[in-house]
Amino acid sequence: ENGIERPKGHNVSFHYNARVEYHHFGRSHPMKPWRLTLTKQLILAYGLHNAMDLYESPQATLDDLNAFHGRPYLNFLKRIRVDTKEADENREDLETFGFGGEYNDCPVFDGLWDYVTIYTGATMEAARHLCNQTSDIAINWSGGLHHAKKNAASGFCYINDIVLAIHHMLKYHQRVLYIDIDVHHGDGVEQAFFSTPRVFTLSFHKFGDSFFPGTGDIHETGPTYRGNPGTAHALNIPIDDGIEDDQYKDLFEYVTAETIQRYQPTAIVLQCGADSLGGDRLGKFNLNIKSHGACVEFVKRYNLPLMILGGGGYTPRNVARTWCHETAVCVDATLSNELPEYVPYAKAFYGEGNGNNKLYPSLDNIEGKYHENKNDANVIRMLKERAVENLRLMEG
Ligand code: ZLM
Ligand code: CA
Ligand code: ZN
Repeated sequence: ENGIERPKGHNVSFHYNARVEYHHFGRSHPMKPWRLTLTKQLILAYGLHNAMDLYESPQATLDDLNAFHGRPYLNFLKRIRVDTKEADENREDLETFGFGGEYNDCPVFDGLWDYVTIYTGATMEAARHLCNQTSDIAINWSGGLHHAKKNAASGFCYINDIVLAIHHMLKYHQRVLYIDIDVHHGDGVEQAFFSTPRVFTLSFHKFGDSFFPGTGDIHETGPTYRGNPGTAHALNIPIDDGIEDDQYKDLFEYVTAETIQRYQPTAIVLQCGADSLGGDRLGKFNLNIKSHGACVEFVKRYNLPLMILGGGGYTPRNVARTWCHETAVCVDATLSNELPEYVPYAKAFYGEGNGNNKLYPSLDNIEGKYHENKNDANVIRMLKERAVENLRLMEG
């Protein structure tokens, strides 16, 4: 009825558990799980569910998480409560496990354990569907929490669902390529697979001015000591504020193509953090929805088993627009720029001045939020050259 059909030639699955939406990091914390409600409602309103297999994913178990994270950290995460976090016996643990400090990137909130096991369960299920070939593309917009470390929470991330998924995929796939277009460096995934040549990590991100997490310069390519099998299996593309559509697409497509050609992955995991869009509350790039989506389109064309994950994204209406568009890209659908007549929470899409009832409002020049482009054409050219040099360092 709305013209959305199953894609021909490949199967797309959507892994989700709506209980993730009801969790709350606390008033004014930038990470808002209800952006996932908005995303799902938009996907349904456009009829994209008709083109995919939908799964209500089960929660991950403590043993699932233990495949990467340490027991003491997991036990702590499972037992810590808002009303016990001030207790003396928990002070030290909070500090050790990344919850410390006056500021609160990773707060303790009610239902924290549920929250992490729900988003991780969906990513794990997506990994299983790719590995047993029931899906060619498996999507989980609630996953992609790339900063979490083996024994610590970091940058709004408590459990690294990406590491756990790749760990599972390595049982079936010889080489997994991880690509990360979140505005932040995918440090947790890079670090987890530092010493194996079976995972290559590629991250595009803002670097400089101590932007979080502060790592990911062009010369950071993995362990440098000789004989480490993971040498040169990380590639970082540091970008400055204000990058625009054409520059980003050029950089992404060139570097990604070179990486795939050189590494020959057998599966790809793409983290689609939407904080690299224009008008994001934390990011300062000038990307529009369609050029962010062009990254998904580009990777999809390789026809390799593909996992699509969310990540950052702090202006919820644009997160929903982008991930809805990217879901459409996965199922080969074209969406009308007019939002469907009945969208729950339609008012949540107001805000851009002239793009209120549009799917693709212009995000690169929002009044008062334009970010000066600090990326010189010569720097972009240099990054492309350095990327190719780094790829040559890879043995094999
Ligand atoms: N302060 N509230 C991206 C993770 C980015 C570290 C500087 C916190 C914030 C931010 C938290 C309500 C992903 C840092 C920042 C103030 C130390 C970051 C709580 C505002 C608030 O209003 C806020 C009281 C909070 C946190 C801003 N934190 C902005 N940027 C980064 C972490 C995660 O997108 O890559 C994947 C999901 N943290 O810059 C500080 C150094 C904590
Ligand atoms: Ca990134
Ligand atoms: Zn981010």
